[in-house]
Amino acid sequence: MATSATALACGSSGFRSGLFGCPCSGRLSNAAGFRWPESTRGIERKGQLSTCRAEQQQDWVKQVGKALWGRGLPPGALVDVARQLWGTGWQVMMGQLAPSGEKGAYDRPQSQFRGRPVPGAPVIPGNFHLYVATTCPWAHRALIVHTLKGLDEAVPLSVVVPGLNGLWEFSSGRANAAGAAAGKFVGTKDRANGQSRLMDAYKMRKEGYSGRATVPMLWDQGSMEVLNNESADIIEILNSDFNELAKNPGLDLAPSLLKAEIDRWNSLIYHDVNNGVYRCGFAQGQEAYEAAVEGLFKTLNMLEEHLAASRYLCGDSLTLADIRLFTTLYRFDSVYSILFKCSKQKLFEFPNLYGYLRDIYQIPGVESTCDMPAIMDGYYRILFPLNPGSICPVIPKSSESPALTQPHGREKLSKVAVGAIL
Ligand SMILES: N[C@@H](CCC(=O)N[C@@H](CS)C(=O)NCC(=O)O)C(=O)O
Repeated sequence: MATSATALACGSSGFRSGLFGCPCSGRLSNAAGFRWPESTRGIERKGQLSTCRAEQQQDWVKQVGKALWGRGLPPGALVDVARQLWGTGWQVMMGQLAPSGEKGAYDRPQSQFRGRPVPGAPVIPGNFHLYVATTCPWAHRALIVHTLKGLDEAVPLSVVVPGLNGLWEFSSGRANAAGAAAGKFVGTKDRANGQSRLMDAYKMRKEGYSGRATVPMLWDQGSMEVLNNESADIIEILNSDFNELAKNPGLDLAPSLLKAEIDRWNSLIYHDVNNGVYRCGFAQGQEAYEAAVEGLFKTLNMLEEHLAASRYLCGDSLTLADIRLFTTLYRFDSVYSILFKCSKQKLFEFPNLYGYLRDIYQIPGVESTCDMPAIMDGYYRILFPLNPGSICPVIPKSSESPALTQPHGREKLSKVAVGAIL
């Protein structure tokens, strides 16, 4: 999985080309070709502050400040100018990072590829290839379903990591030795197309490509085409289309009887929770932010109540709706609560939601898909406008293993043990 830290690299100058999507992607640029100025990019991999130019510049600035004002703050007028400049710079950067609609509300771009495997076509191992990153909550969904269904041979995986230049890239895996030693998914080579960046894998499609190179992405090796790059579709495909070769074909995370209920949860949770946390973090106005926070916590409170009497969202059966909620809850206290200002309450203050998080975390296979250090690096070191100092906060112990492996006591809510099907 993610090599670890990332992406605000020392080095080149000017403005990077490319497209911006989700922050945890490692992307620093957007469709307009915006690129963070070099002076903001003083971080190296492995979470170490670099000793390169950015740090030397900081020392130089400190010396000038000291010579001019001693240890006091600069004169008020200068602070005002700095505030104006920084405020404008922030708005410019946020405008590029997160497209916004009315009143500064975040407007997530639509996924471009929404294909499905041909119904009834023979399932050939390796015909489809899945690209994921473990930092990304959307790709994390796909990785969990892939793992639970046992699709490693049927649909081989490649794992990208946020690269130094801000693009998703492939890796040898050695960079995240700690993750590998802990049995996590770590960065891999491009096992389908042999490329070094995800963007180049997208470009292997016959018609070429110049859009956002997002994860997750399901690649059709037979026709050299991006079949689908929308996680909501990809998890449905993984759940139902490769059963002939799945190691766990009996696990159905979207039984037809529950379809309507799953869809109802999905649309509610997507808007207010999955994308809701981004609507908080990427809001570019107080009103938009407060509206997003209100929707988020109203829905979390409603879920808290529902989960008091129901083991999973749809009763006794773990479904795709649970997987979709899980990947947001897993990042909540460590990332969204802090970086995205979803700070009204911590997740661990909701006993049922927190127990539910632990319950799913403890399903065999799920923990291996969860790499908190890589997630922290992916968000805190990439999102410069939200975290200019790139400082990674110390997070509550409750967000990580071993706290997440503590008993959850939720078995009593279900009649069928999930272990029976997994
Ligand atoms: N709606 C998409 C969103 C995927 C997405 O935004 N992925 C981010 C990572 S968290 C990404 O790859 N962004 C890269 C970019 O936009 O360039 C899905 O659910 O699959």
